[in-house]
Amino acid sequence: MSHFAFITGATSGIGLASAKALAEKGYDLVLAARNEEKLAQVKKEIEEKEKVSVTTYKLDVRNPEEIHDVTSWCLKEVGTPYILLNDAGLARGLEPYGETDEADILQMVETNIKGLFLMTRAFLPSMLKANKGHIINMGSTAGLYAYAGAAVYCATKAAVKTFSDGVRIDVIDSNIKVTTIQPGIVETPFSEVRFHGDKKRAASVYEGVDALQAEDIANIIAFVADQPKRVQISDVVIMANQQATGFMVSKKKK
Ligand code: NDP
Ligand code: 8X3
Repeated sequence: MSHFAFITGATSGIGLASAKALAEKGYDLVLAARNEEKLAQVKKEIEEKEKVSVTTYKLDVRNPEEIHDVTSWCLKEVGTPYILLNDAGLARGLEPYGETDEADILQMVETNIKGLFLMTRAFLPSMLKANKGHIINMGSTAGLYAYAGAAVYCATKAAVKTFSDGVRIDVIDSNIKVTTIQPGIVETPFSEVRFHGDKKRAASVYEGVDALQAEDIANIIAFVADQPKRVQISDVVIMANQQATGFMVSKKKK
């Protein structure tokens, strides 16, 4: 594979939609997530529709050993990714910080911050050696505007934004680009994960809102990736039309 995108969190929501959008643009794909069955389904679906090659790796980005193994296999078996889309991430819970579950805190920090930092660290030396590549990190409006019950989630997304800015400085003398994508409310399984599988509560988040869809963000990621060599889009903030700040959303009454 010569020109490929490595995507974490590619089995659902924004990561899945981005895999499809990049495949449509002709990128071969390397997809990673924890659920092997879903990875196999996604590979089949994309390879049946697009003339691209899809490689999959089971990966929990919280585990540094797995990151080392998977990124080494990828570098050896497939090569150096042109795009690294660090999408894997999640929110857990929506309680005041004093009531936030310690396991939820650790899962958010280890996935959204540690995993993303280590994935980037694992691929950056080869990208620098090749003197090309594009690191696209999934932030959120939550990283720009804190909201109630989400201190940890918001802080992890603020970390993603600041980390991206720092890496962009460190690669300034190379051709590598670094972008932070910061969406507002996107209707995906995100809320079901946040509410530990409570589908009813998750659905209520999107009631009365014409929320962003995963495809909207994927189209923007494909656009960001498709710019000439001289153009580096550093940040994109995307909100639903009914959204004004991180968590100020106008809901239509039934
Ligand atoms: P989804 O829950 O639909 O997708 C999350 C993806 O991340 C899944 O593919 C999941 O796969 C993967 N994932 C979760 N934990 C891990 C892990 N430890 N290791 C590897 N993969 C993991 O959510 P979204 O698509 O909505 O979210 C994607 C990103 O976008 C996240 O970073 C989220 O914070 C961000 N975002 C979401 C917004 C929204 O409103 N939905 C708005 C702004 C940003 P698996 O379970 O198989 O591992
Ligand atoms: C996810 C979007 O608004 O729930 O990052 O924080 S929001």
